[in-house]
Amino acid sequence: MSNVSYNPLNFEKKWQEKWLKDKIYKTGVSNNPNGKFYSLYSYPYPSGAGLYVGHVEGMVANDIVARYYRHKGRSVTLPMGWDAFGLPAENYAIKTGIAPRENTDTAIKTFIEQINNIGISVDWDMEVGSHEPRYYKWTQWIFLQLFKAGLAYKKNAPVNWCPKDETVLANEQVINGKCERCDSEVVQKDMDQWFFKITDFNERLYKDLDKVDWPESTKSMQRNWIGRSEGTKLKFKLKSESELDKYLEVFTTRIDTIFGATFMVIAPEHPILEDSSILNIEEVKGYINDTKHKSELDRQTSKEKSGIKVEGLLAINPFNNEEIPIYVADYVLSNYGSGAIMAVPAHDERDMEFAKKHNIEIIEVIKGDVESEMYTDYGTLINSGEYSGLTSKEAINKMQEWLKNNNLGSSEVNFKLRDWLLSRQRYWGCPIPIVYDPEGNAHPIDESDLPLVLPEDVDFKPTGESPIERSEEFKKRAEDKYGKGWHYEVDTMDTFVDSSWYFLRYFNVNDDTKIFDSETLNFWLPTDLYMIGQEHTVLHLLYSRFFTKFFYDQGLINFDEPFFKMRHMGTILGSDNRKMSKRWGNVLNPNDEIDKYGADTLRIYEMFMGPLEDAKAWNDRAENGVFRFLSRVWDLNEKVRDINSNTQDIEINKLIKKVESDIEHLSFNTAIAKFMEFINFITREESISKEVWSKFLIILAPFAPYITEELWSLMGNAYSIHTQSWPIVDDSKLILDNVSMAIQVNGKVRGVVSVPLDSTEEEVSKLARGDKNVSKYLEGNIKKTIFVKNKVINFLV
Ligand code: ANZ
Repeated sequence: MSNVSYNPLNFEKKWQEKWLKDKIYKTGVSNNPNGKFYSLYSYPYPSGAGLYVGHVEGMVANDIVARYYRHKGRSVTLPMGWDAFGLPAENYAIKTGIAPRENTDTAIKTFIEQINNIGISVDWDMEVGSHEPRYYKWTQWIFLQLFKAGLAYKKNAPVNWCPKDETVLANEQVINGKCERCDSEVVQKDMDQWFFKITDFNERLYKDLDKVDWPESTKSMQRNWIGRSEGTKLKFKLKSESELDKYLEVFTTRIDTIFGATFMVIAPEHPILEDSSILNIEEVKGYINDTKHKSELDRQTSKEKSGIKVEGLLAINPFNNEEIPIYVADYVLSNYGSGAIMAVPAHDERDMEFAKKHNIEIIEVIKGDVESEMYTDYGTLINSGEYSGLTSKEAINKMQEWLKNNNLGSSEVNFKLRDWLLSRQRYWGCPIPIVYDPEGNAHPIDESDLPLVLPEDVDFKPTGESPIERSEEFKKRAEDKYGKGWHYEVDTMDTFVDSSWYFLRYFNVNDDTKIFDSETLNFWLPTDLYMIGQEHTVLHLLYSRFFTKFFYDQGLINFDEPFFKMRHMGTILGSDNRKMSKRWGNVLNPNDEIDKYGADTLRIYEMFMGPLEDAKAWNDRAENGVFRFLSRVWDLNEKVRDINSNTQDIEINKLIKKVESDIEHLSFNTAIAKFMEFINFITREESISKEVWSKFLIILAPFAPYITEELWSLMGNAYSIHTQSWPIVDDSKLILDNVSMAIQVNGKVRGVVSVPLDSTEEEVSKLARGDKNVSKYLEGNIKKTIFVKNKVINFLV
């Protein structure tokens, strides 16, 4: 053995190349009786800036568990790919003139090199890139299946429009009325757009969140986004000059407050506003026009509740026949519920603001014992007697029943979730596989003609229409194939479409004949650990779940949730406790850290910073501490001998047990602390048992793959440490962790029990009372028990 001190640069590259060449991380077979582990990292956007330390954190977590389960004999896969389409590459192209394809491919090369340097055990034979025609052929295929199933459709819709990026934005890309990317004010614009009908799945998307192991906060954000709401829909008869037999339908979650409904509000887009009996129709039309430019968000959040009264039209409260005035106001949205509401100012904040502004009567319905939600008084209102003394829920049930019996309404469930708008007027995305005939009718492209490949003769200058519109080659391609006047759809798909199914493609990237192999997927999915950034709590997950449920319904797969266990890596902050940003000059590049200390230090340090999901600030000294820990491991290799040591056996068994459980619970920082304790212990030993040290290296290998491989090989062991079995915990060695406790009765020692360290009073008391010698002293009632942990239990009788 050598006396060279620890220098990772001497051997990390060597092992990296060998592992890649030998493909030791090849995905396991798809029928392993020991089971499987699908370790999934959210495939990154290959930005020109390269990998950042936050990526490292998530990937190392994926890597440790993947390596652990490989040692345990399961079939394991850790694939990687690229979410390569998207605006940043296109914007960069606009600036530099370098085609998105070119700068994307350069960035991918950098990413691969960095990921390999860190020692992530990726099976590169599975690599996917959503910008590759052989990948997006299947993105287009999915579009066609949804189209066939009636779940992809086109409609003219007001969309969020960013005037600077000249593109449509999804609601969630609009932050406080501004473009998520460039911060410009977003405006509303009517355009023909493609949608996926995700709303057909809303109940299942809501309910099935119960099936998955995700952070509660993420589940609840997802639930809020879907926005399931139980309420009542009911009809109010309308009264006007012309005495038409018309009704106004509303949706309310609080039918029990109807006796306090002092006005109705209709959304400006509601068809009833075309009724000829409206006396101030010109004024109403003027108001409707004023609201046209406002975004949905503005309408919902604006404190100033605008609106006007609709003259000549009244609604009749079905429960007491009172006449209620009607207003048109834009705080009521046309695309939720029925686009009209009964307004109860005493019990709804928005209605209250409106009522105050327009001087409308405010009637409180729930009086008296509000705490217990008991309804004690409906005043002199008709029908009130029947509903007083009930809880809100009871009243709602009774009133729904009454509405149903009178054919005026019923219970109803509403959802906030809207259909998924996927058209983007951009170049660098997946072309939508639709062709238009000269009359402008849309036709799906034949599956056998996929992929519909992106044209290359485009300049990327945004003009408000897709840059593809100006491709001569794309125009000609369509006419050559279909005839004069035919043209392809020029919009591309939202990149969320690409990323909603990539985790299904990994297993047969080289098969161009089908999207996936059902049997293989049924073995590997749902994924066992999905690591994903905290910014992805809603859309990516929701859309992936939608696609999975669609494939399930098509009979293609036997699971209907894609991701079982999902965790977010915590943000890594700069050493100044601020978010890493060019602005603060506190961004760390993983390459620099590897140059300084080697990859093993970077890996262990990031896992040691704190609990996986917490935000953590960088600390150079702690990083250096990890390097010193690994240096000690390196030096200790010198002390390995062919000896037997009972104490060392005990300590290593304790360590294996702890590390196993910590990895399984993703508690990497506590596992590392135990490794350090073990090193403190073994440093004090004169020599180290070879068997014990071998076990130590194997269980450290998932955390520090390089140093462990090097030491393993220096010890003369057969290559590779990463294909060794996980050491089995010898429970007989752990019994020594028992302590002997004295059992006293009234202060006199009557026996001794051996119990596991730190046993509770209950456990010890049960054992002690079972002791024959003790039990005879315990005839009468035990009045009191005095318990001193790990020492004594004293029964007073
Ligand atoms: C009367 C009432 C009284 C209401 C009360 C609430 C509280 P969620 O829970 O979000 O589903 N509403 C219904 N349709 C609407 C629309 N298109 N635009 C704006 N508001 C609408 O909210 C349902 C409640 O939001 C409904 O119940 C209705 O106001 C309002 F003390 O009716 B409620």
